[in-house]
Parts: sequence; structure tokens; C-alpha cells
Amino acid sequence: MASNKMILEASAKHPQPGTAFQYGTAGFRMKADLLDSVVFRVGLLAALRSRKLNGQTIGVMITASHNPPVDNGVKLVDPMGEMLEGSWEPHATLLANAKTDQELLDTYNWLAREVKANTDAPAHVIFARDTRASGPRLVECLTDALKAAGAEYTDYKILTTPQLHYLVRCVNTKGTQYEYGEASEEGYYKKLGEAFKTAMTHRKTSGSVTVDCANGVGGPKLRELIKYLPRGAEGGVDIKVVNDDVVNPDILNSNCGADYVKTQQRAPPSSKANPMDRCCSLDGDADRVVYYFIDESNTFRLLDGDRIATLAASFIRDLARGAGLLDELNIGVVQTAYANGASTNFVTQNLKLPVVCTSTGVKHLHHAAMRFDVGVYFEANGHGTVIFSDRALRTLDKYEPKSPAQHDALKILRALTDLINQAVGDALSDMLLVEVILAHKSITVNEWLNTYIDLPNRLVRVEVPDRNNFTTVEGTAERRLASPAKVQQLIDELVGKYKQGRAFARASGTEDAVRVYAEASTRAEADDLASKVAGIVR
Ligand code: 16G
Ligand code: ZN
Repeated sequence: MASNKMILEASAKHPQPGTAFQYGTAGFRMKADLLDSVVFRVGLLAALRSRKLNGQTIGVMITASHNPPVDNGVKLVDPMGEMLEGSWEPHATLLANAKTDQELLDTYNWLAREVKANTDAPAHVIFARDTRASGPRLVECLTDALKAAGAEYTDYKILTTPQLHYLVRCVNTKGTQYEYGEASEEGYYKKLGEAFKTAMTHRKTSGSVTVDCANGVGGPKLRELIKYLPRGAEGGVDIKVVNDDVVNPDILNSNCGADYVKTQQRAPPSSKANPMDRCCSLDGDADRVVYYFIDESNTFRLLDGDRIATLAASFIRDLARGAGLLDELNIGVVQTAYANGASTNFVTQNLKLPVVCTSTGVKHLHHAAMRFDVGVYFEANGHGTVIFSDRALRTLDKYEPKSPAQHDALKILRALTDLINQAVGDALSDMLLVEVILAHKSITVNEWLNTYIDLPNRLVRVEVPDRNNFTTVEGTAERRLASPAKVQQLIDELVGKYKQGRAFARASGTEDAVRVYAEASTRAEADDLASKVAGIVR
């Protein structure tokens, strides 16, 4: 076959550097210098994936999210805008680790037979990158592969990760009854802008919101989005954009951004916000957001993914009730083990909604959320969104409101289905969602914070000789260890001694370490429990 020769020749330009790669929860991610061959091979896999799925369009995003500027990464997006199906992750790893060009070609052809993909069938791929300096070079590696594999492709240049997910979904639903939107960057802004305007009818946010864009792609894209948002008294929102310098590539994610704020538990040092000012931070590819403020006693207060989830769940439940649809729609919340126990209690006891706990990583939460009509899912770190099932969309579409109040609630609910990115967690969309809810509830960030009181908690990173020794019990959402022997038993005995104590240890999927999380009724107890569990693990 002609393409065999082309693949061999193109691959020769991007030799495997002798590194072992693994496609993990965030795709491949590491020093950008090491990624040329990886991105090339991801291109081959994207073509294969498209062919396997009858030529549907597959997305490739080149980004390393909150990592330092010298890193980069690549991940695949499936046709409905979801993460790559789990069973294909090992295929990506296999291709990335082929040692020679010939081995790569053999693996590619073997894989094509294995997944029953015809390498001559049409393939469609779209891709984008964040603002990293290594992006253009990696795009060349990708297009070399797509050309050699005979795939048709479109380069969407610089986008946020969720914008690419949006586009993939738009392209693949075009002309169907589930058409998601106009497949262009402008289409994305128009869709969000119009939905925001509808959701904000007769409302206005109080004060302003300062958005820290991590000096990443979220900055220019937010400035663009603002042009499509209503201004002034009618449904306006006053957005102050900060840390949006994408000209100097070295300051990306440096002392700012969602990851900094969440892990350091402080505002970016450059912040000029006054006490009680509403602030939020995006991460480097704008798929994560956390809110925060400095209170009157100058203490930093974080409103993380758990807080966004509880806020969204309570708002949507109230709207569903207001529309007369609470019994029709099965609303649920999905969290991970890192969710603060107080947030879980708030959802189950105050909101009376079910909570499901899954393993860490967006794809697990997304899947679990799909089992609800309205699935609210967020990781504490700010990754998350709300997804509406086809059944929910049909119900909202067909429903005839029986009063003006029902009509109003229904109108907002419908607007939310457009405002919230259904494909993946999206910092820009989530931020607008929060702004809508705060405006509707007429609450300040402080009132939002006081909805419930978090349990004191502590997260510790523990270096161990081999983190692979730490495996979790299937079906426990990483809350219980299967190995090393006896460790779980020791943790259980310890936890029992603390009031409202809860703790777990799990191997990190992104770093060579074990993470220990503990919470208890007081700060001192939470710290003590975390350090004792860390002691057991070490
Ligand atoms: C990845 C995940 C993130 C998760 C984190 C956990 C995606 C897109 N990203 O970054 O959701 O919170 O891993 O990291 O799924 P850890 O395994 O090191 O704790
Ligand atoms: Zn990210």
C-alpha cells in the first residue's frame, strides 16, 4: 500500500526518543522536547479511530493544561466531544512506544486489523493547540501523520480545550436532530452569548468578577467571548480580565491560574482584588475554574469544584421544581473521593439529591453523570460540567408550562442546556453559569460560602519507592486500598478514632507519588489524621 511507505518516511522524521510513554487520564503529557514522535503517532491513531467510527470526526488537542511552559501534551477527543474511549488508551500507548519506524508501521497495521478499521476508508480529524511555544512544532508532527495516513483534517489553530471538544461535537451532529451548534469558534461565542443573555433576562450580577486566565489561552478567548455578552443594566456582567499575557510564553501558569490557587490555597500574588471582591481562576487550557475571595479579616476563601457543584445542583433543582418538572427529571450529583464530606451531606440531606462517587479523572465522572437526566459533576479541583440527557432535552422541549412562573423557570432551564458545555467541563461556560446563578439567587460569594461549612481537610503527597504497589479495591472509587496488605486495615483503625474522620490513600495518576486525603471535625484532627495515614503509607 502506498500509505505504508508514506508512514515509514514520515515517521523517520520523528524518531522515538527511547522514552516509555503512557496515555493517562490527561492523555500524554511531559517535556515538549520529547513529544514529537508521540504527537505523530497520536495522529495515526486519530485517523484509525475516525475510520473505525465510519469517518466521524476525531479531535486532537495539543496542550499541557496547568503544567509549566516547557511541557506539552496531546489528547484525543471522541465524536460527541468526550474523552477518548478507555479501551483505546492502551492502543495510544502501544503506538507511542514502538521503538523503530518499522515497528510502528507493523503495530499500526496490526492495530487496524485488531479494531477492524479499514486503513483506506475516509478519515476526518480536527485539531487545535494552546498558546505554548512548542505548539506549532507539534502541529507539524501531527499533520505529517495525518497526511501519511491519508486523513482529511482542519487546523483550528489556537483554542481552549473545551472549544475543541465543542467543535468536534458540532461537526459530528451537523444535520441531525441533535445538532449541537455552529462548527466555528464564532459559533461557540454566539451560542454561549445568546444563552447567557436569555438566562440573565431581568437580572444583573452585582459588582464585578475578576478572571485570572493563568496567562494561557483562556485570556484571549475570554476577551473574545465578552464581545458576545450583554452589556449594561440589562443582563450585564462586568468581567475584569487579568493574567492574560500570552505574548511572553514563560509566564504561563506561573504564580497564577486555577491549579496555583487550589494547591497553594491563596490568590495569585499579583492580585489587586479588594476584600469581598469576586474572583476566579482558569487553568492553562481553560477547562477548569475555581472561585475565591478575600474575606473581611483578610483570609483567603476558596469556592472550589464542590462549591460549584452544590450551587449548580441547588439552582437546577429549584428551576425544575419551579417549572413543575422535579418529578420528571432525575437529577444527580457526581463527585470523587476528594469531595468534602460536608458537600456530599449538603446534596443528600438538604437538596435531597443522589450523589455518586467515582474514581478521579473527568471521563469517570462524565460517564456516571450520563446515567442521570441531569448529571452535575465536578472534581474539587474545578473540572466539571452539567450534562442533560436526550430524554431531559426532549422533556424540556415538549413541556407546556402551566403558569407564568413555570414558563419563566422553563425558559432558564432551556437556556442552561445551551450555556453549559455538554461535551466537557469548560471554565468559560462554567464561569458564566456561576454568574447566572449568583445573579438569580442574589447572593454574594460570602453567602455562597456560608451555604454549608466545609469539614477541615488535608491533602498530602507521599513519595514511596513504588506507587504501583498501591492498588485500590474495584468498585470503591479509589476509597479503599487492596494492596499493600494490611495498609487499609491500619487506616480504618485510625479513622475510627476521629470525630467525622475520613481518609484514603491512592496512587496518583499523574505524578510519581501516593496522595493521602483526610478530613475530620477540627483542623488539628484533620492534620493529625493525614500525617498518621501518610506515616502508614510511607
Ligand atoms: C488529571 C485529570 C483530572 C484529575 C487529575 C488527578 C482529566 C482531564 N484530568 O489531570 O481530572 O483530577 O488527573 O491527578 O481527566 P492525580 O491522579 O495525580 O491525583
Ligand atoms: Zn486543564
